[in-house]
Amino acid sequence: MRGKIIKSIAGFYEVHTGEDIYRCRARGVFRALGVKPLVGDDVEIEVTDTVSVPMEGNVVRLYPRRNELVRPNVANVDQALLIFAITHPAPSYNMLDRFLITMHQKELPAVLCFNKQDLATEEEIRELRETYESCGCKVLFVSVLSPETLGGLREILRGKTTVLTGPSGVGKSTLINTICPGARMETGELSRKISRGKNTTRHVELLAGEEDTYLVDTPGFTSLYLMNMEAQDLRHYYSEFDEYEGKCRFDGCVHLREPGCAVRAALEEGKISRIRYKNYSELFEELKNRKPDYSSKKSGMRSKT
Ligand SMILES: Nc1nc2c(ncn2[C@@H]2O[C@H](COP(=O)(O)OP(=O)(O)O)[C@@H](O)[C@H]2O)c(=O)[nH]1
Ligand SMILES: [Mg+2]
Ligand SMILES: [Zn+2]
Repeated sequence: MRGKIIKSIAGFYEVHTGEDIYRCRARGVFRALGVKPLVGDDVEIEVTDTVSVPMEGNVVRLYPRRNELVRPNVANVDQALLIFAITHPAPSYNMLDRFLITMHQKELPAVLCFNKQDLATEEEIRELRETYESCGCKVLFVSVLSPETLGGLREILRGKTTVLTGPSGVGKSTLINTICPGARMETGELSRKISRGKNTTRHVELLAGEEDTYLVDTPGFTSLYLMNMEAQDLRHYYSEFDEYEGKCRFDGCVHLREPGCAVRAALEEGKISRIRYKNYSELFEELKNRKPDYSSKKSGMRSKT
């Protein structure tokens, strides 16, 4: 039977087969081959016990991995979803850009979802939409308290494994509970009280929704480093600069203080978002001032060939 590893605890793997969950051990052959099954792996299991609770089996085969995220350590991730509130709390644009750049580096499609549409003004929504659609990302506005606003998001998540991240208080747990009803995440003030008292190092877990839909809640994913990048390459991650590339007076213009800069001219004309440009210049400074040995691989992606 085919399934997906959704959790790994103390040598056991929980395998979700669409209908049931089996507690499995991996066959010794994997250890002999030096392969360790990973959360997110698609596997073949052989069922050994359907009477006990949970039912039991053995992982007998691993299907090829499409990719592997290092932190969180999950295989076969299709996309990353950043969830922010439009307001309460207001978005951190700096974190938003880090997220987009990091996903671009990992070659993981990024989706931005702004929640709490019910609390926002038309003007706030319009500004966010213009800013982030012009940089070429998928942008959704929802209110997770109103199921009728969630159609587009459900469609994007359906049949995929999505890592979900965002700051506290934006509605992540509420969203997970809606998409994956079995998850029963604590929401609101209560969840903050619980997480404060708890050791925050948690096991990675896939939460199952309908039809091969899985979510990975990754609170630690929000502290994103910009890895393996030179400051002068940052501009290539701002796709709204692309049409001005080569039009500045100086070759290799980084669009900051150089005279005759086409990007800055576009900024003055309102063709480039001030929010995005401000983040660009801040991140540029950060990269430029970074010590050369600060090239942490902590949230990198290993590609499997
Ligand atoms: N007005 C409004 N409140 C929301 C919405 N989504 C979540 N909330 C509230 O925001 C608070 C934080 O939600 P929670 O899911 O715990 O956020 P998390 O910290 O990101 O997991 C809770 O009190 C929710 O009821 C929404 O769409 N609109
Ligand atoms: Mg939460
Ligand atoms: Zn320039």
